Amino acid sequence: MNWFPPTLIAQTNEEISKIVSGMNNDTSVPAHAIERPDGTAGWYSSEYWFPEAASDFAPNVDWLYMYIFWISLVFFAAIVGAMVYFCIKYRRKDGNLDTEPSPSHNTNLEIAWSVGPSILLVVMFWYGAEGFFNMRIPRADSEEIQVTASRWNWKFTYPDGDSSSELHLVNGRPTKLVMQSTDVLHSMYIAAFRQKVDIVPGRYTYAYLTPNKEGEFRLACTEYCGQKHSKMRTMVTVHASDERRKEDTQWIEAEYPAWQNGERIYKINCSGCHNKTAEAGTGPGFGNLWGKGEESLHGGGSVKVDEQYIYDSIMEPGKHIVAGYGPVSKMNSFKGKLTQADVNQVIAFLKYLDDPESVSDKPEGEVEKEEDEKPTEAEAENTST
Ligand code: HEC
Ligand SMILES: [Cu+2]
Repeated sequence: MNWFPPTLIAQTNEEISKIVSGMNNDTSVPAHAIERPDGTAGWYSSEYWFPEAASDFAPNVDWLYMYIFWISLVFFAAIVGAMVYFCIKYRRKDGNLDTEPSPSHNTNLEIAWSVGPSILLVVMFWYGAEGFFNMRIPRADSEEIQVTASRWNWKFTYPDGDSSSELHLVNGRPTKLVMQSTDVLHSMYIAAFRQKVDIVPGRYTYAYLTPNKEGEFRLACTEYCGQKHSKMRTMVTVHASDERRKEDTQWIEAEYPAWQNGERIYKINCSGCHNKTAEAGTGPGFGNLWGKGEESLHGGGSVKVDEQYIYDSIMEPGKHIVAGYGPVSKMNSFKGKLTQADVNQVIAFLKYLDDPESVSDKPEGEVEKEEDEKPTEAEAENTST
């Protein structure tokens, strides 16, 4: 139902291509602004009505909304229609000042207009209460994610300590968001999940949900929180599975030094075969690998242990086989699974294992932060609406 005129909601092409996920040949939006990465153009028409429903209780919310909407519409039409009709029918006719005789009482009619609307309202209450409980009651085995809202950033911290400025969830996994604000009132709103909860300074608030659709959805702050409130938006990515979320490490912010991210990649992908110590497992131990200088190879010869060697060992394990592990490497290539950036983090971890003093403990790159301006009085006093 595309009843509303299009408005450009997103600001950058990138943002638009993230949002746009349906076809609607709307020519009032410049083509370049609505081009998706795959070259097709489109504008998601349901942006103007309901966004996609992507959490377990979203369909109930939509149902209830439509139920209330149609009841309101029917009653509005009936009441205003009857009013207009009676105004005309019983208008004062020329010279006639007497009132028409009318019944003082009609039991059937009175019962109908009491009982009928009561039933409609009880249904409204029933589904409203059910929806409210669905949003409020913790689910068993929830993954707990800390949400820190501050002017004008979102930070999500996961159980393993990783954090990000975009929210990454797992499809079908019950999630509990434990939310805090560092400054003023904010409100977390994920339209696709039909979930909106205020975040109050000095208090924990919680949101419970289970995403049930893979994809990217928008998250916005919906509590006016100062100058750049409108910029306080981010994306929610729902991954197919926890494994898929772990594989894709790009979203993890450089909150942690590279070697710690490397250790994380190691734990997930390599620890089954490589020890952190020098002791060999299925593969050579990592303990002193970086400091070795040279590695002896299967079939004689040696190779310098440097970035390129590590990179090759991960992406093309057959290229250099370590002496004693031949003739065929038991290791599978990580081509397509790890990125160059991942490999660099693994290298930082190898360096760390060799000599913890040698690596930087500074987070890689700076997370973009808005300069901390003092809140104006009005902002500081921002209260819930
Ligand atoms: C299935 C077991 C297995 C897994 C998983 C595995 N490796 Fe290996 N790896 C080996 C074996 C066996 C060797 C020795 C043969 C060779 O050189 O290819 C090896 C060799 C290496 C070498 C060369 C070591 C040296 O002493 O010169 C590096 C570096 C390496 N692996 C890195 C990794 C990284 C990083 C990961 C995780 C992203 C990983 N490996 C996952 C089995 C594995
Ligand atoms: Cu805000």
